[in-house]
Amino acid sequence: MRDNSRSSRLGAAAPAASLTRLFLLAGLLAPACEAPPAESGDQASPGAEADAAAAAGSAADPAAQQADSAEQEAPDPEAAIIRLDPNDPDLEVWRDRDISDDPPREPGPIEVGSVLSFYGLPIARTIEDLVAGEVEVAFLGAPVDMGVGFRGAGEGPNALRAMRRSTGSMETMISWRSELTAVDYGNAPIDQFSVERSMEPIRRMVREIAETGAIPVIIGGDHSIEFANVAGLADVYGKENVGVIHFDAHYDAGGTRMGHLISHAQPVRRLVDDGHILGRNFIQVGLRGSWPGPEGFEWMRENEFRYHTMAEIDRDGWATVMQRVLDEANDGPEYLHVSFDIDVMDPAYTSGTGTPVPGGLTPREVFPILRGLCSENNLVGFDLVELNPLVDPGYTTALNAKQVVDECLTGVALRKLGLGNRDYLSPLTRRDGRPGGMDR
Ligand SMILES: [Mn+2]
Repeated sequence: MRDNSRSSRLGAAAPAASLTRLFLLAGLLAPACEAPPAESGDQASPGAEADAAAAAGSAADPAAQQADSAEQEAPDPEAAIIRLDPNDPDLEVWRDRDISDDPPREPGPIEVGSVLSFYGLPIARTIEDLVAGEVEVAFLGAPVDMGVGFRGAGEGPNALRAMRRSTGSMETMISWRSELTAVDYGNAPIDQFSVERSMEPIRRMVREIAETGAIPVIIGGDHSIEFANVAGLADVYGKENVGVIHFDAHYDAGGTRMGHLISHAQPVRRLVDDGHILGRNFIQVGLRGSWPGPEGFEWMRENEFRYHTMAEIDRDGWATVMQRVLDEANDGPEYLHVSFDIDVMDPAYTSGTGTPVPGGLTPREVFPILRGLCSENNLVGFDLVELNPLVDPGYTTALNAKQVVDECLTGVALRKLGLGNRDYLSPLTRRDGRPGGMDR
């Protein structure tokens, strides 16, 4: 078992290397913080610039003295870190949904007619609704976008709710909506001013869904929510027992950044360092671009990660790498969560996202592996993140994002029907009816 004493829970202590970097950064920023350029609000007036320069100049000496004294008494770098103690009662502003004004009714899913919900599904308001409805799949919106650094991913859940409701799959001749009992469980009550305080409400709702035996399908939102999603699943199934396939251009295991322990660049690091999940149960797919450098890959190796970069795919081909990933998933723990960052796909297909990286996967590559993973494994959670409809011209990204969800749930339906394997295709569509078939 991993020794995680250095950082119990989200926020106890950051790795030493990160703290060193933070300390250096704090030292660099200190003079600027002590002597901000004058922002008088009348910059248009001719004298304002000179005044500002004079103000900055006169403040320079005290700032230098500050820097000198810092050498004698180093500031505590820990003080800059924003803590997140899940036992802090202030962390969860909205502890429960207020259903006091709901009309009296029997528990169970509620039909919504033409009101928007994921796939037009009935909604569920309470755990009792999930249980009474024998719900197998519960969608949860997690509209967090503070963790990406600019807004828009928070609109992801409603962009998906606005998509067409069809779920049929010609490849399999299966419609998951017909095979699975699914509901829209609404949005998690996040704190839209704090990514830190948004983690616990999401984690609680993921846990609620999982405790009923249903699969939470969490629609983000930025990738910070992977922390809450997987921690919530580990709460229910145990940290040794949950594996994660992380589809992403980025490895999302960054260290402390500007005092933040959690953002869309850090959920994987938090999950491992805080002991919610074991590194050897993580599989990364689609990494490319400029981040991380050697340190990040060395960290993954130290923690026994399995990873598949685009470089590997370029060298060995997708068909080979796809089989490797499917085999590794089968060789993992009992339960599987798939975390799908839409930016794993090429920006040609998913430009509506916060951090696109050229050279990604195509729909032709992504859809079969999702059907395979979700049909061959005991899927207990799925998340789709980083869909930003505000920068999605032509709905291309939303369309592909919806298909990503459809393909996985088609896999879940195939498994339920006893057809779960990576190669399953309907005999009607994989070839025509002429004699000789595929041998022609
Ligand atoms: Mn990501």
